[in-house]
Amino acid sequence: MAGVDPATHTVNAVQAGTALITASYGGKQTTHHITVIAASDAVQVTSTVKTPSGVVPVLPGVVNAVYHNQTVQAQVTGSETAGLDFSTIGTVQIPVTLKISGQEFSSTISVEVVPGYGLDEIVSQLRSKLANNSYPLGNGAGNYSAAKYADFVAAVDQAEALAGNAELTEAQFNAALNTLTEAEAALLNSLNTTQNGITYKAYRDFSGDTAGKYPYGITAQDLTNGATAVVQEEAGNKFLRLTTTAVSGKANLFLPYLGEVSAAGNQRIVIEYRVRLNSNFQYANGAMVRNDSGTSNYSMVTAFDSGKILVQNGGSNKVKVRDFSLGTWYAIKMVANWDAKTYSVYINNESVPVATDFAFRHTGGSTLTGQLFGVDGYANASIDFDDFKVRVTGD
Ligand SMILES: [Ca+2]
Repeated sequence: MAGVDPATHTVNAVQAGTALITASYGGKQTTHHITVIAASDAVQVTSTVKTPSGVVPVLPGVVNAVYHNQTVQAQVTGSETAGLDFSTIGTVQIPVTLKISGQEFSSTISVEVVPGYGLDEIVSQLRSKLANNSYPLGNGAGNYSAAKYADFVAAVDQAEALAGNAELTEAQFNAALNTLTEAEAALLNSLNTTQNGITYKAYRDFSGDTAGKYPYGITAQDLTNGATAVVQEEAGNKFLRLTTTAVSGKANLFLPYLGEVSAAGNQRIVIEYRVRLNSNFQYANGAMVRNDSGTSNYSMVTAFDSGKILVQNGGSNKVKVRDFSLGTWYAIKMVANWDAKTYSVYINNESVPVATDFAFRHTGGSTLTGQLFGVDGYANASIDFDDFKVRVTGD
């Protein structure tokens, strides 16, 4: 049993048996059961375990131990790792239950926490990215190579195996990181932008996407108060749905353009998308086409306001060009004359534009960088987007 020294507040083993120690401080009380065993009955585990920093170790099923001055093999039948910190370099004692010749003993296994270089954290972030994002795969424009995606997943698998290896050296860590970086770069570079002889500056029809996930490659500018951006499938067509909840929220995404998007002389910049509003809310951004002179600088704007399709003419004049109906898809085409800083807008590929040579909202910049679309702070919004196509035409 155990005795407490009132002067030093230390607990001393007196004789084999169990003792219940009650301690109180500042009105709070705690109790500890202490088992005192004869020194000759102690089991000392001699096997050591290593774990990379941040990784909870997997204990072996059998360890070497010393019992009654004999080297024995002990089965590990239980362990308690809850509450232990494996993120600091050093040694951690894990309480374990051992079985030797059918008899159970309490002991500890010494775990050496060695540098893990944070590979586990990197792998966990990549895993969550892979799980939550839809990577459009396939051969058509807007898709990444399925083979490059498989290579990237294999690199993550390989890194995960290494992350749990306590013998990982810094050189191996650097090599793993390099492989991951190269595999992801190869995936990104595999984005196909050409279809039927046309090279696009942006293209996404969601055909290669996975329903239920966030569209990889489109940036989330604002997703607030439970707003979502999720690929949906309906009658074989996949598209993107943005929603906000009953609490007013933002669901604004940014589709980045590739390379230089400007035009000279007879060239025109053609920006197309399809859109469908599903619920009644006041205002939606259809396409706010940003130039490189500042993230708030938009050259062209099409939008939806209280049942009307809007096209912006100059700095502040938003012109209502047509009514729209809920639950109906509309194809919007914006055709820009970069030199004149004007644009015309067509609905549903009609030959007559609904806006002719409207002035840019912002005339600065040397290239267009992408388009912002979605919901800017309204409740119960639901809006769908599909068939984003951006290209420069003419000679
Ligand atoms: Ca589609």
